[in-house]
Amino acid sequence: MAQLKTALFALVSLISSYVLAVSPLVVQGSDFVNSVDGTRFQIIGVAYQPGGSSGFNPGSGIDPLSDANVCLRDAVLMQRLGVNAIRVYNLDPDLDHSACASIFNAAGIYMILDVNSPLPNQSLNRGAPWESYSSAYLERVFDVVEAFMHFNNTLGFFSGNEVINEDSVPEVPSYIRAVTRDLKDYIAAQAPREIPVGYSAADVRPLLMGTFNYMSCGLDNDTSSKIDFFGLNSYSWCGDATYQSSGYDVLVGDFGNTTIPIFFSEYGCNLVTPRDFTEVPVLYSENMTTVFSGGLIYEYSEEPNDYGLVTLNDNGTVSIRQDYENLRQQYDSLDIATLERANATATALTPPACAVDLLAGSNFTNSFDIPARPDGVDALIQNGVNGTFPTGVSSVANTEPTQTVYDINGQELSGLQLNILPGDESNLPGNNTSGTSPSGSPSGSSTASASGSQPSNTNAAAKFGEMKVGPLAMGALAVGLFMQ
Ligand SMILES: *[C@@H]1O[C@H](CO)[C@@H](O)[C@H](O)[C@H]1NC(C)=O
Ligand SMILES: *[C@@H]1O[C@H](CO)[C@@H](O)[C@H](O)[C@H]1NC(C)=O
Ligand SMILES: *[C@@H]1O[C@H](CO)[C@@H](O)[C@H](O)[C@H]1NC(C)=O
Ligand SMILES: *[C@@H]1O[C@H](CO)[C@@H](O)[C@H](O)[C@H]1NC(C)=O
Ligand SMILES: *[C@@H]1O[C@H](CO)[C@@H](O)[C@H](O)[C@H]1NC(C)=O
Ligand SMILES: *[C@@H]1O[C@H](CO)[C@@H](O)[C@H](O)[C@H]1NC(C)=O
Ligand SMILES: *[C@@H]1O[C@H](CO)[C@@H](O)[C@H](O)[C@H]1NC(C)=O
Ligand SMILES: *[C@@H]1O[C@H](CO)[C@@H](O)[C@H](O)[C@H]1NC(C)=O
Ligand SMILES: *[C@@H]1O[C@H](CO)[C@@H](O)[C@H](O)[C@H]1NC(C)=O
Ligand SMILES: *[C@@H]1O[C@H](CO)[C@@H](O)[C@H](O)[C@H]1NC(C)=O
Ligand SMILES: CC(=O)N[C@H]1CO[C@H](CO)[C@@H](O)[C@@H]1O
Repeated sequence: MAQLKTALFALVSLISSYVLAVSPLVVQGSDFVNSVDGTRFQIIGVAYQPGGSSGFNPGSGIDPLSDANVCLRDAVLMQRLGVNAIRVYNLDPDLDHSACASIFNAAGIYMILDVNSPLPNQSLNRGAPWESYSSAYLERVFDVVEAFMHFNNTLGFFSGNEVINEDSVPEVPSYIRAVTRDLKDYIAAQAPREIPVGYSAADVRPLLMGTFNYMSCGLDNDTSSKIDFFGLNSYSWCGDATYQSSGYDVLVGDFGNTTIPIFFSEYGCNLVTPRDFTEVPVLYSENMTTVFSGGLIYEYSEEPNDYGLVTLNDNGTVSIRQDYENLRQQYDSLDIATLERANATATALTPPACAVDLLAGSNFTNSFDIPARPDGVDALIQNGVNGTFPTGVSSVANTEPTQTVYDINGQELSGLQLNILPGDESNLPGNNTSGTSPSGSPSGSSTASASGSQPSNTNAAAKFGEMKVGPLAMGALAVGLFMQ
């Protein structure tokens, strides 16, 4: 028995080390940095919002990261596209996301997660933030943190998305700093590691620099309310634009002194279709990488607003669109070694002190008094919220999506497969080339064929992992013993 136990432990540790794929990222100065090997990380990402922004329906048992069959299908197509990060907007913290998180982790893809939702009391009210800044709201925000904080591929949380715009009252920025503070204090008290928290801004130029300066400056009396990174939703490059005509040069100038990572939290104007994504090589060129850390293309799936890279058909199959192929080509042209190069000056930057003259010309409160927490929230932070939450990623057993995927000519792609990356690696363009069209890509033979055209049943997700690694490892162990 003792011997068996030793064997068990050996096997279990083998299995758990197999689970590792991506290393946690940390913020250092203006860069995201891989906490294990010290390389710089630039976001090569897509927004992932199947069903669109109106598709969020808690109580239905489904959100974008709840169905492992769907996540496997989409992670495989994203891996093939070359992305290393997704942004997911609306999440139901009561659902179990561990199977999907594990799949994206195995694919080398990080997750950037919004803590809010469009439902009542689940985001700040830009007209009267003091009404929505309540302990019930914050409890839900903390639930989202709990639901994702144990996954190493959780890159960060957005405390708000486009809350500040022409309609917002001047007090809104101070409430976003308050929510950021509460999130960071919760993470410090309850999470297994430091997870960055940022804000995603609308590209309203008169408000942009005021927003950025207000959010990213340092306060001696309130160190946790500063954002760790800044996302800009930018659609100023349309069609065959240039660095200058798009105004990207202005953004680089305006944000040139940033002390935190900045990236496009959405980009990809669709006024000219199909999109050629000529902004991609410019965003990852040295004109911009001194200031920007990449961006997230809006968006993976085709929805009524017509930004999709793929069409998710009602029968569970996927049709690749021309935009996907165009983006993939642009990603393939990037020089990854340059993107990963660390810069000791950039990583050593520290924030400027908050001062009202940073806010000149904008509709902001001239005060850096950050609103106090509502009653009961200190206790939530100290004790943690109640609930059952996942404890980490697990290994992924199933690597072949069951759904049929059609290429841009309507031909069925074969050989689509999740490429489980070795420890520490994130996905990169050109790394994974699974999936071939019958008409013949030069790389030729496929190892496996997509198995027919099974529509996925979104109500009966296959479970690849359990909530805890323990039972899963034991399950795998049982298989191992059986096979001997
Ligand atoms: C998460 O990353 C840390 C640091 O690299 C590592 O020690 C830990 O084992 C990882 N956890 C999982 C579940 O991969
Ligand atoms: C929102 O919160 C307010 C005040 O906390 C509460 O009165 C109201 O019922 C809530 N609305 C919903 C839809 O939960
Ligand atoms: C500033 O606030 C006023 C009144 O709320 C509004 O009319 C105006 O559009 C705002 N300006 C900007 C640049 O957002
Ligand atoms: C950046 O900092 C330099 C030196 O302090 C200053 O001269 C310049 O105006 C700043 N640029 C911006 C856009 O704030
Ligand atoms: C980089 O900036 C220079 C000067 O503004 C411009 O001439 C050049 O076209 C830019 N490079 C790219 C790849 O956009
Ligand atoms: C290194 O970082 C500093 C500060 O952000 C920047 O001014 C400089 O251009 C960067 N150098 C390179 C080679 O990216
Ligand atoms: C914290 O410091 C800022 C900047 O000095 C100041 O404006 C603010 O009033 C201070 N807040 C409190 C609660 O003292
Ligand atoms: C958590 O559960 C305990 C025990 O049921 C209860 O006393 C406490 O009030 C709950 N806390 C919250 C924030 O719901
Ligand atoms: C992915 O590509 C990078 C850079 O080309 C390379 O260093 C790495 O080994 C590749 N990883 C895999 C799993 O092929
Ligand atoms: C699924 O739906 C798509 C789009 O309507 C259609 O092109 C395809 O033939 C369908 N596939 C199957 C297997 O029904
Ligand atoms: C370049 C590269 O890493 N390609 C891999 C993509 O995934 C397939 C399936 O796992 C592998 O066979 C390839 O080697």
